[in-house]
Amino acid sequence: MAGNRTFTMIKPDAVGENNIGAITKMIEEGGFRIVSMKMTKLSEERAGQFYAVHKERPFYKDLVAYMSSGNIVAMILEKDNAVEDFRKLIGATNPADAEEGTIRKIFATSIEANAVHGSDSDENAQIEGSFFFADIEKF
Ligand code: RTP
Ligand code: MG
Repeated sequence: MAGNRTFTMIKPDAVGENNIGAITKMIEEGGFRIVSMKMTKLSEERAGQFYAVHKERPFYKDLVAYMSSGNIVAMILEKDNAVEDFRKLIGATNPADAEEGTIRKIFATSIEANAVHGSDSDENAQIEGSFFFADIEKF
């Protein structure tokens, strides 16, 4: 039976370091099916919209500049318990706090350049997936 879905981006630092393949392999080996996938680049405006929830945070301006600094790979992923299990697979926001074997522990270089995004709720997974993919791209 199909599981439920989450949304991820491989962030500009990890794309720039040629880690798309290694990260995607960990995602697939973690039991996630890739439903949708595309490489694109966010404008500052689009990056600002995507992270609008953090608008008042001190790191927002840097985050928007960083997320629009290079290509990203957007994916919708499917698995039972997808949102929670994916956040376990990626590890803590700050790689210094991330568990061994997590994607951020292995690939992130700082709390900002932390290799991947993971949705934090089913509702946001749906909203974020639709930010990048049309209905006909979400099988
Ligand atoms: P994400 O949304 O990207 O999956 O990350 P998250 O839930 O683990 O962390 P969140 O609090 O939502 O923060 C979003 C992204 O902002 C950057 N950040 N920088 N300099 C800082 O203190 C700081 N804090 C957060 C990171 O890129 C983080 O993933
Ligand atoms: Mg978040």
